[in-house]
Amino acid sequence: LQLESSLRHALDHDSLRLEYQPLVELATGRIVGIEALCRWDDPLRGAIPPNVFIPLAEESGMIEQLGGWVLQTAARQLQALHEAGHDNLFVAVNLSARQFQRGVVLAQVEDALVRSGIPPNKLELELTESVLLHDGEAVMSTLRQLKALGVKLSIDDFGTGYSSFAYLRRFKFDKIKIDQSFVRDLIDDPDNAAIVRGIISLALSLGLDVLAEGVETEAIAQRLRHLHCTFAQGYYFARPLRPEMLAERLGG
Ligand code: G
Ligand code: G
Ligand code: MN
Ligand code: NA
Repeated sequence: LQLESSLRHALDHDSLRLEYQPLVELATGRIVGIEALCRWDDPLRGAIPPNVFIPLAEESGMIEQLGGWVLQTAARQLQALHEAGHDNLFVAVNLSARQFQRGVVLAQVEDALVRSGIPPNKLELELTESVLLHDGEAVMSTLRQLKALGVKLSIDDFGTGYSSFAYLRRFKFDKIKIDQSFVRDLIDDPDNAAIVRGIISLALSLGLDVLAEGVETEAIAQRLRHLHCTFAQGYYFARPLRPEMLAERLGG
């Protein structure tokens, strides 16, 4: 309960922040996008990881407000980067299942686009299986309306769910993000290598973009290039960065 009221206080006093992890085109090494990752530094407890406070926000009904704040902030900071000349960059934002169930996400996305002025196709929404699990007509209808706004939709942590393939049939996503658990052991584990190769070729034959998460070494990046994976993300390229550090990294 105490952690919950601290989170509420942080939300109300604008003391959450976002870091941005570069998303890289494998063939060129160019940074094409950034993923927004929410951070909370509690004054007393120090950094609380999102794996702790996101579920807490979901359970306590704060995820709507938190999610709205993330969308607004990510869109506004992207607009600043566009104005600084990085005008092809897109931002990816994680959405949790609860945000979807409550149905406000569409209005929040529209509001973030209007207020920031970023082009809709420069906003990507990352969905996990937990969203798609409740694939009733309400979720499908929200996905279609989001798509109609012109934003991009990706499946995050692909391969970890029980029926990831079914979603590909039910909805036309723009991108598949291969879960880092498969990528990490790409070199040493032939089974993981086969799975990664399979997901890449599946994505490419469906005409989708494909990104490998959790790339930590040059050897893995090299192997992914060889497998014609389009995009990657991971500590090898860059860790999640504060906005100032990101701007520095982007240069110009
Ligand atoms: O950096 P990493 O520890 O950032 O993130 C841990 C987990 O928290 C990841 O699964 C990530 O998707 C999730 N996460 C980070 N930021 C957000 C956010 O703004 N919204 C949601 N729903 N999840 C987030
Ligand atoms: O679930 P999602 O894919 O949104 O979460 C991204 C998470 O992965 C964040 O916690 C981010 O900090 C973390 N991450 C990003 N790159 C790497 C990496 O190369 N190695 C590891 N172990 N984690 C990573
Ligand atoms: Mn993600
Ligand atoms: Na992921």
